[in-house]
Amino acid sequence: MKKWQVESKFESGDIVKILLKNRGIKTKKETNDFLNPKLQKVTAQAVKINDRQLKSALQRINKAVENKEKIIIFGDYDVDGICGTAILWETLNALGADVLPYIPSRFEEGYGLSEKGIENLLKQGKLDLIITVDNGIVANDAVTFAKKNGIDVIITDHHVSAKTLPDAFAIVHTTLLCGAGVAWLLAQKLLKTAQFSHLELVTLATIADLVPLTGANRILVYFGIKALRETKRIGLLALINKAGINREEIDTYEIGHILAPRFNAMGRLSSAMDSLRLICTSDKKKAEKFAELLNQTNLERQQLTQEALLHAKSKVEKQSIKKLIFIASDSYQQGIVGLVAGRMVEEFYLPSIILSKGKKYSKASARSVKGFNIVEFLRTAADLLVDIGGHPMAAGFTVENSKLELLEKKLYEAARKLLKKEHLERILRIDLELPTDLINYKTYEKIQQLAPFGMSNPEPTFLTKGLTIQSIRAVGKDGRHLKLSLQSKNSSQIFSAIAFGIGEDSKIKIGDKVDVVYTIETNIWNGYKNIELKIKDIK
Ligand SMILES: [Mn+2]
Repeated sequence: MKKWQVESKFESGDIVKILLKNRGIKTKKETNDFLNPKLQKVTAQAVKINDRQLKSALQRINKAVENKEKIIIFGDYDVDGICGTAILWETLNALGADVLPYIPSRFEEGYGLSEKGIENLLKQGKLDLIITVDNGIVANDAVTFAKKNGIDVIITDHHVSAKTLPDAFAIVHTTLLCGAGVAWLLAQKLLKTAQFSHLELVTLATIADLVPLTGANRILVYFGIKALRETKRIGLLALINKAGINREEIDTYEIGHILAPRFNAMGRLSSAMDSLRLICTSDKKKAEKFAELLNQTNLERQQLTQEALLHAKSKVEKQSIKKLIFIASDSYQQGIVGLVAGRMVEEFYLPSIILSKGKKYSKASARSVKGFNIVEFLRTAADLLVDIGGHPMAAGFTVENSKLELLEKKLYEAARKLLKKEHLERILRIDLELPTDLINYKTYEKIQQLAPFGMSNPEPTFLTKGLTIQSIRAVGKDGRHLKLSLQSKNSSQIFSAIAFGIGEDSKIKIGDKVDVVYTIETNIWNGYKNIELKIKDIK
């Protein structure tokens, strides 16, 4: 059961104004910036990148390009890291640099710049400059190791920095963009005249990395979605085609739920280099080959996640429900524990920790519920962990198997003390109660001004009370979805609605009076523009 939380009262007046206010946008300037995004406003200064560090990075890179020094772009195996690497690599390549990309292996090197990664690179020959993407801000030891080997390091990253920064040649850092966004800004500077290229890649990364779609990120995604719909990259086109989506209809949902998982599957199960190859290839045959590989690997990833999820759920159902989910198994693949933890939170709405047991160590991923800082929580048991890192809603750690039992006990006890009732309540955020005479195509068009929707800019959600159910029809596999028609109080209007995934356990019947929470969708049928209410909850 979700608690409905309505943010604003409807006052006659502009609905857009209310929606903006709900998103913290109040002044005229803020409103204008939000509704009229301009790429020129995405500057290093606007996202608080240190200007001296940026200049020093640019100088060093330009010198390396000129002198044909050997440059490595050191990325990461997720969408953000892959896209950022592609952006810098292609830009430097176009400028005539001697440059290669490098994506570490999740299994052999783990995340970020490491001594092992640098050693691997040195085996391939001389190396003068490493530029990190989406990592490096806490790689103090690795940077020192590189220096000892005569390699300069320039860090570009967006992760939270620690007290002591690495001793790098220059650090281009902000937490206000995703990693690819930082790389993109640097690339724009290297090009000297702004070309606003690579926006489709920045957009894939910004949405996949779940950064808030406000400020500079909103501007990048606003233009980047258009760029993605018109992309000429044959790899992306092949993948879009294989995934069965219509390129003109690509939006934040398609990026976050259909394209990003395919790129990420490679890093989770095998090698993220193939995702990078797909993005950068100019060979049609290779584009097809890699698109097929990503698709297949994603299917495999789905299956592994599903198997692990069923296993984890059965374990929880056997236990009496505690305030925390903690499940370790050697059958869980390291690359998918984060996905399983996320699904467990959806299912049970409890902080969830899923561990992949190795020979001596276990790798864990934790996901939280709103308002409960999981990385802080895990740090209460730091003495039992090999390493720990992450964010308030998602974290990861390594633990020795011999300490698993003790850790589990300690965390259960801490959760019992720290988790409050209000943490465990599911909240459904609603923008405002909408009168029936405003449920129309005009309103739909108005709210589209706020798109693209996503993190920190949710799709406008409304509540309307006292609608009468006029018809119900089960649709989809096993009748899991319901098609409804809903009648307004004075019977003057009928709305068509769809409720996904509530077919089986819904008790509603024709003639019932219901309150519904929904978003407004549209379809064009026989040349008429219709709206449809996409129901999120019904009472
Ligand atoms: Mn990132």
